[in-house]
Order: sequence, then C-alpha cells, then structure tokens
Amino acid sequence: MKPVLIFVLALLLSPVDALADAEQFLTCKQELALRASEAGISKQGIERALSSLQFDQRVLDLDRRQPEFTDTLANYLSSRVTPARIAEGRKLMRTHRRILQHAADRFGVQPQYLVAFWGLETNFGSNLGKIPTLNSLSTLACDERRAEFFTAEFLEALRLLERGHIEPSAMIGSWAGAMGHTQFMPSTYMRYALDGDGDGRIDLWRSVSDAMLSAANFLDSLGWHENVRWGREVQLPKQFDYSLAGLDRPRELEEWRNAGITDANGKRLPAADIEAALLVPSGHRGPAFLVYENFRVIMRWNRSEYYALSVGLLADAIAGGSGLVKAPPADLPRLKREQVLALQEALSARGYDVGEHDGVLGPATRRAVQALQKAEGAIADGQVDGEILKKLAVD
Ligand SMILES: [Ca+2]
Repeated sequence: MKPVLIFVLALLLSPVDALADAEQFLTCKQELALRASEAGISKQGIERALSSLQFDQRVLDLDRRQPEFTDTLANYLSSRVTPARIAEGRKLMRTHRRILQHAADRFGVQPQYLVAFWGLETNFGSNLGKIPTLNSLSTLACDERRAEFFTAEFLEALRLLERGHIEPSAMIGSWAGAMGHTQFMPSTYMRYALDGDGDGRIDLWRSVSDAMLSAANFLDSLGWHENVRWGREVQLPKQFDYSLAGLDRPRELEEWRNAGITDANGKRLPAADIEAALLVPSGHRGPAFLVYENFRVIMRWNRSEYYALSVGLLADAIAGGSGLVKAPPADLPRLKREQVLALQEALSARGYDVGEHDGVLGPATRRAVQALQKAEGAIADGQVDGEILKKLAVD
C-alpha cells in the first residue's frame, strides 16, 4: 500500500476524530476570545482565562452518553433519598439553623427544602465536581450540539471571574459547568448568587451561607410559594380513573377531595384553595401523589418529575417525616431504548397513537398503554410492566 493511501485511511479511522476535535478547539478558542472581547471582558481577563484553557474529551463523552435504561421510581429514590442522606440532612439543619432561618425569612423557602437541594445536588458539598469549569464550558461551546448555550455560559463564567471573588483555578465543577454546593450554572450564579456570610465575596464553593441564601433567592425567582409544601403522598379510592393523572391535568384540591382522595393514611385532606395535579409515577401498585405549585417550581430547577419528587420526599424526611406509606414496586422493568421503541411500534401497529417513535417512554406512550389497558379491561394506569411487555411480545 502506498504511504499516501495509508495516510488517507488513517485519517478516516476513528481515533482521528478526537484529534480533529482538539484541532478544531484551537480555532474555536480564538473565536471565543473574540466573543469575550465583544462582550466587554477585559483583555487581561481573556488572556488569563485562555492561557490555561484545555479541550477535555471526557466532557464530550459524558455529554454524548445516553442512559442505557429507563429508570424506575424505586431505583431512582433508593439511590437518592437514603437513610444516610436523611440523617446527614437532619444534622445539617441543626448545624446551620441560623443560616437557613435567615434564608427562609428573606425568601420564604423553608429550610428543609434548601437542605434537600443541597443533598441531591452535591451530597451536602462532598461532591462539588473536579473539572475546571472554563474547560468544560469551552469544550461544550466548541461542540456543535449546544454551542450557543455553552458559549453564553462561558462568557458568563468570564464575567464571574472579572468580579474577582474567585480565582480561575478555584472555579471547578461538573462536566456540564455547574458549580458550587447547589450546582449553579454561571448565568444563574451571576444573576442570583448572594453574599450570605457578609465577607464581601460571593463564594458558592466555600461558603455554605452564601450557597443557601443563593439557592433561596433562585427558588424565589422561580416562583416559590412561601410556606406551602411541594405536594404529598395520597391514597386513591379503590375504583379510580387513572386517566385523571398527569402534570398537565391540574384541578382544584377540592375536586380531588370530592373524588375520594385522602392523605396517605386515609385521613381527609386539609381544605385549601390551591390547584393540584395527580401523579402515579409507578402505576397503581405504587404511591400516588398530589403535587402543588412548588413541585412545578422544583421542576424549573431540574425538569424531571423523579427529581422533583426526590426533593419533596427528602425535604419531608429531613423535617421529620416518616417516609412513603406505599413503596414504589421494585419489580417493574427497566427498559432499554430498543425495548421502548419496540413497544411503541407494537402499540402503533394496534392503532394506538404513541406520538413519535423515539424510544423514549414519554406521556404519549403512557397514554397509549393506558388506552390498551382500558380496552383489555385491565387497571388503566398507563404503567409499562411485565404483563404489557408480554402482551405486546416485547422482550
Ligand atoms: Ca460570602
């Protein structure tokens, strides 16, 4: 084989991709410098930041990683709302009582919620992330997938450094650029972070006081309702129409009371003039929840129902609650993307509308499962379980 041909072949083989990314990064770095200059960052600041800037392949690998399975609620909660985390949260509520009360008084966010976010985001500061934030943000800014978003965050990070409260070397965090005890992105940091301990600096890595006041300020800006809970576990009547469930189907709390829904122990729900949505995230065998406006606020922090449930449940437990009355079933299948796709195709072949065939178990697919269950005379909770998979010959 001629040397030129070998060279061309070598270029076509995969390891070159990483090299190409790294080379492209050098060009991109110059563009970022230009953008920073246009954004009004000082020449000195740009030079200081760019001198040590490095492309990080791990960041791209993590960004492109797809979860192998859908998660079950049982699995999700058991790794996040753990007895150890609840005990630590209770301890920290006492240790930081004054700090938390100050944040609660100023922004109306109850202390247990601040501690719950803290526990879920960084395990109370024990996992702040180790990746230099400028590296992760610039690597993602130079990748085509979400270049604009991460370029904007990179520029915010430079602005943050211009304030002089932290050194570039101290600015570390997650692979996606989230920083400090409550994992703020630079734009959130710039807009909502506050100096809680009054030392004249805003430092979300080293000051718990700054981090808790900042989290309260951020939640307040997202619309937190003072002194209202996130929602609660409830008990449904024996015969229940599960098609009423879903975050997109809120009703007056009074209507749910009239429909026979009680608290988790069977007691009448307190009367309140609020809207609530019913969630039954692991089917009729698992717990049901009525969620209020603050649940939606939590989802503005992180757009995941499971995440929002874990914040609410951890907060309740930290405040002395005894946990779920009904545990989520542990025997529900974790599905691979291909299985969800096969499920969607099988449902579609039977005439049920699943929306896009995307391998993602979303609301449309659940509604299709529900319609099938209803047609079969089964309990129509929309839960994909072993029975549904068997019926549709998905393995
Ligand atoms: Ca401070």
